[in-house]
Amino acid sequence: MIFEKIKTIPTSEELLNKAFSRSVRTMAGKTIDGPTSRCEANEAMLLTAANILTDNLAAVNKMFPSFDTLSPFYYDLADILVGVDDLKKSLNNVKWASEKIHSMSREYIGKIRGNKMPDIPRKEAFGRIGSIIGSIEKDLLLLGEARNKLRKLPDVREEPTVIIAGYPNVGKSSLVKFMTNATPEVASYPFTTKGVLIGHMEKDGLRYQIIDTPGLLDRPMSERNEIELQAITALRRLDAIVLILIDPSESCGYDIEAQLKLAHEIQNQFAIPSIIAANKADRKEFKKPDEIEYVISTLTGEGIESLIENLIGMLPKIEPTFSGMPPLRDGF
Ligand SMILES: Nc1nc2c(ncn2[C@@H]2O[C@H](COP(=O)(O)OP(=O)(O)OP(=O)(O)O)[C@@H](O)[C@H]2O)c(=O)[nH]1
Ligand SMILES: [Mg+2]
Repeated sequence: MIFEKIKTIPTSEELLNKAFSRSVRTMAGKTIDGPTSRCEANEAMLLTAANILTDNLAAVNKMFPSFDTLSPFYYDLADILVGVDDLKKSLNNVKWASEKIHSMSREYIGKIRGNKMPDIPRKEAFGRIGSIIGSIEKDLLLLGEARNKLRKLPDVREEPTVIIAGYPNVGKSSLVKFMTNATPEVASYPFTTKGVLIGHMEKDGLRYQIIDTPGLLDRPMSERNEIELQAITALRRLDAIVLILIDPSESCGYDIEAQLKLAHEIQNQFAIPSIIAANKADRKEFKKPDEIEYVISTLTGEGIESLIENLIGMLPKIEPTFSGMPPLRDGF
């Protein structure tokens, strides 16, 4: 996952401690004798501190992906979770600090060389380094928090995707498990405490991704807050179709009218292709609603093969890219 390689972001204090303590250590065991070696000692101290800081700050910048080439799906999620503008601003400030420390320290090296009291410009340079690093304290904290949130995002791949929706207990997770032979991974996802369940399925040499989104696509849209809607919208950036599962046996605890209403609502608001399938066909209370074409049971496996064939028929055949996503509808 693209955000996974971001390592811990150091705080201003940690950076300064590291830089200054290493800089002092460069002097360990050295005898400083005479004005020349005093100048060299101060120069070495400043260079060590400056190099450590510019290297560390450059590393912070490099760890974050370029937001201009980030896939729309992850861009949306990053924007919901931390705000891409704020992230970009903080990354720019970090870059600025790195460059500033570099140029400033070179300027002070000039002042140290040949100086009768080289401690003075070196200490002044350290003071300026301290205030530059202090000025990006908030940025480093923001990046640290961003990193902690972003690295927990699910590893959603650029594969044709089936998103499973429907009321709780209708059998969504059971279906993901049935369709994907491996145990699906559970990954956290913004604004659903239950995370998402992601499984992968292979058919005729092509890979497909199945995502169950408990807590996200399992109740009426009107009950959602703005931020949840955005988290749902991000799913639309994938090359995906929605499989809405209903349970006409009503053993899930929701009557069939409510389930169909949710199904239609998702179809209307979620402007990507969708299929409604009725699950739990093995139960004796099961009654197929007229409008439903697909009847399945995750218990017996009935109907699942033909459902999968139809789903695949609706998905792009080639490895999709993130381009060609549907336009967002007004108000969603
Ligand atoms: N008889 C029967 N039971 C099923 C079938 N599919 C799922 N179930 C049962 O229905 C219950 C709910 O299944 P889940 O797969 O957890 O449903 P879910 O939609 O993922 O539920 P949430 O994660 O709570 O939203 C479980 O007890 C399953 O064993 C089916 O085809 N037939
Ligand atoms: Mg589930």
